[in-house]
Parts: sequence; structure tokens; C-alpha cells
Amino acid sequence: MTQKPTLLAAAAREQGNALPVWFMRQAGRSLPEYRAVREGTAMLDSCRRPEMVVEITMQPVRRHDVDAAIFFSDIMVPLAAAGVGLEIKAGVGPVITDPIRTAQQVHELPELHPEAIPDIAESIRGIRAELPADKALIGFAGAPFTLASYLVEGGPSKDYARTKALMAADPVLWDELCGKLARISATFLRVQVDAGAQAIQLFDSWAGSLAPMDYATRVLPHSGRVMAHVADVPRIHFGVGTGELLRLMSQAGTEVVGVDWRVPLDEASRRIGPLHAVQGNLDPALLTAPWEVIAERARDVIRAGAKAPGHIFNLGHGVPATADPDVLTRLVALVHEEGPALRAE
Ligand code: 1CP
Repeated sequence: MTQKPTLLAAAAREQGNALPVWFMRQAGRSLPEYRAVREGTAMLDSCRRPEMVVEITMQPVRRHDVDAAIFFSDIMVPLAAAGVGLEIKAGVGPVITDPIRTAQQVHELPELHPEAIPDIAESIRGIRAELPADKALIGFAGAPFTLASYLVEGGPSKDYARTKALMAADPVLWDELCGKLARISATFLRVQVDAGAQAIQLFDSWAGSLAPMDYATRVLPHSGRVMAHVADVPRIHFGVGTGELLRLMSQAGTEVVGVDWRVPLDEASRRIGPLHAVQGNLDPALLTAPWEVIAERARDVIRAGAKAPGHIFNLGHGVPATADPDVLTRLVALVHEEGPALRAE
């Protein structure tokens, strides 16, 4: 008998007291077995080798017994596959060869054709073949705003000044840029879902830098178009520092809203309303605290999440590179062992 993954039940607000757990950036730098596999291969190259992608995706599932695998890739992979010049520099992040500075560059931004990424479908099928039936495979993509921020700034940014200036000064060009990025992300997600991804997460990691009015008019409609393209699977919508945007983000066409550590989940759910599950939100910085402190904070997260109509346990953002993998394993065990009783309180 195959059991429906608890993550899918939670997204459908039908989990009862079961509590699924996975971690953003669970596949990656905190694992020695990841560093061993990646040795000598550039980040973007590793994302295009199905054997490597399957292995890296499965590593945290084997080690931590998390309830979901997240496809090992990067939000910049579909842009690179479309032909945008970029590199992912170790210790920095994405770096764009020719950052967008002119309207012409927006007009010339290439499309992504599914035929350009046969390896993505192959990787997803390979993961599904190895993943136990009670665990879910999550596909993902970057949301148009977060992708635009890299293309316009040229790399990671603290204030997104050029991006916000473009959005405010030339909304028509901004909408053209985000419309194109929405199509690229939608294609990337569609290929993953068609190959077997059972849920998706749209990462709008940096949307929290925006005022709600700008988010509502210039960002949300584009993210909504991406979501509409994969409406046949549960969708998770995540950003950092989005306390003021949570309700708007729930309106993009999503079943689950990802919440960072700044807003307790009961309050987040109150802001979002009864029709959405929440995901989160232990502060990743706490992973270096003594175990009893982590355990108490995790219990607080579980109790607050029990007040929402559905809850997927996660961190408030990605696993830090310095995290001790054994702490993550212990955290998964705590969520599984204590979660049901805490939810029933
Ligand atoms: O050499 C390396 O190991 C590079 C580090 C690394 C890794 C492991 C990068 C560079 N990307 C990834 C993988 C990755 N990226 C995953 C894998 C699956 C998992 O979660 O385990 C995912 C989901 C992403 C998505 C991603 N990339 C996001 C959204 C998630 C988030 O953290 O908010 C973002 C913003 C990126 C851009 C990016 N890629 C890499 C870095 C260091 C960054 C962030 C740079 C910045 O601060 O702007």
C-alpha cells in the first residue's frame, strides 16, 4: 500500500496531527557528502548532470529522513539554459555577465524552450525512481522579481536600488522584463511537474524588500502567471521578510505560504486567512544554539503552526553552510516524535 506523502496532505489542509518537515537548502553546502560529490565541478554544471542531481537531491533524504526532497538546482539554471550569460561564483552567488541596463537588453532577453532542458526532466524522473512513495518531490523556480533583481543588479544586492528604480521609472519595460521571466520560470516548473515533481515552491526570496503597493501592482501579477502554469500541483510561495506581504502572496495562486522567522505562524496564518496552509519557520541562526534551546524553539513553532489550517515544518530560510548536519537530523526526529502530540494539545 502506498501512503500519500504527508507534505501533500498538509498542503491540502488534511494532515490531522501528522507534521511533515523538510529544509530549504537541505541539499547543499552543510553536507560533507555534498562537498565530496561537487568537488571540481562548477555549480551550474553540476545542476545539468542528472546522475549528480539525483545523488545530491537524495543525500539529505537518506541522512535526515525528511518528508520531502527538493530538486537540486538553482533559480538561475533556466536563465543560463535560455542563453543568459552568468556564473554562480562560490561564496558570492549568481554573477551576470551583462547586467540589464537598457531597454534593448530587455527586448532581446531569450525565451526558454523545453527542448533546451531535457536533462531537467531526466533528473526529476531519476529522483522519483529512488524516492520512497511516502515522500514528496518538490520542484522549484525563482519568482520574476527575485530573478529580475539579479539580472538588473548584476549579482547579489543589499538594497535592490537599480531594480526598484527601473520598476518605478519605467513600469512598461519592467512588465516586459517580468513577463519574460515569468514565462521562463513557468516553463522550468512545467518541465519539472510533467516529469514527476509533486509540488512546487516559488522562491521570491527578496520580495520582502518591497512596499505592499509596489508588490501588489508590479510583482504579484507576474508571480500569479507563473503559478497558474502549474495549478495541477500544490504550490508553496516563499519570501524572506514578507510579514507585510503575506496576505498578498497568498493571492498569487498558492496553497501554502512560506513564512520566515520574523512572524509567528499563528499570527502569519491570521494575516493570510483560513484557506492556506503555512510553511516554516524556525530561525536558521538558532541551529548553532545548544540543543535544548533549539528543541524548545522548535516546539514553539509546532504549537503556533497547529493553529493554522495546515503546517509544513521548515526553517525560516535556507540551511546555513555552517550548520551541523547532526542537529538537522535530530530536529527532524523531534518533529516526527513530538509533533503529533504537540499539535493535539
Ligand atoms: O557551490 C555551491 O555549493 C553554491 C551554493 C549554492 C547551492 C547549494 C547556490 C548558489 N545554489 C545552491 C542550490 C540551490 N539554490 C537550491 C538547492 C536545493 C535545496 O534547497 O537544497 C535551491 C532551492 C536554490 C534556490 C536559490 N538560489 C535561491 C532561492 C532560495 C533562497 O535561498 O532564498 C536564491 C536566492 C538563489 C541564488 C543563489 N544561488 C547560490 C547562492 C549563494 C545564491 C544566493 C545569493 C544571494 O545572496 O543573493
